[in-house]
Amino acid sequence: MEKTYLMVKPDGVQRHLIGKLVQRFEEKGFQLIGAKMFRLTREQAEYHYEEHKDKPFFGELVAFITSGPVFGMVWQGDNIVALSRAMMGKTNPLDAAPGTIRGDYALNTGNNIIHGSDSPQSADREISNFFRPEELMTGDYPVGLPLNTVT
Ligand code: IDP
Repeated sequence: MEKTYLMVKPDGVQRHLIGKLVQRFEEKGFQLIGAKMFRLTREQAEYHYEEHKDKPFFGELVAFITSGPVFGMVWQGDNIVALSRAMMGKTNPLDAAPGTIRGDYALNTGNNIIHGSDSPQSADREISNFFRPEELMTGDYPVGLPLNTVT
């Protein structure tokens, strides 16, 4: 099953959006297999955003993502990387369609509420940066089924 790393960034936590964002992914039908609130270390942040290390906004980005607690989550589901990115909307909220998370909640690129892995390979790399294997549920557990369904 495909996995992804989704993270409510410090602005989303500060704006009390954790519940609403979790709800969107739960209602879509994805399966939550790990979650925690934590603050990124500088090392974790620099590794997470390594592909941007030569960009002019890198310092600002690392400062922002380490500025307060985040809510990191590991989710799984068919095509979850592409589907969750579609639900998040474009990086720049000006380009993000209404109905997407960034389209609905974000005002600028620096403060765009949520992170989601851009490929299954990035997801593996990001998950291992933030979670130990024992922090994640393994195997499938019933999801989206009536509570009395026997599986
Ligand atoms: P993504 O988060 O949609 O995958 P990326 O291009 O990977 O977008 O950029 C990572 C993060 O870096 C963005 O979510 C945003 O917070 C930040 N970022 C990207 N471009 C800029 C910029 O031009 N100015 C400030 N921050 C930026």
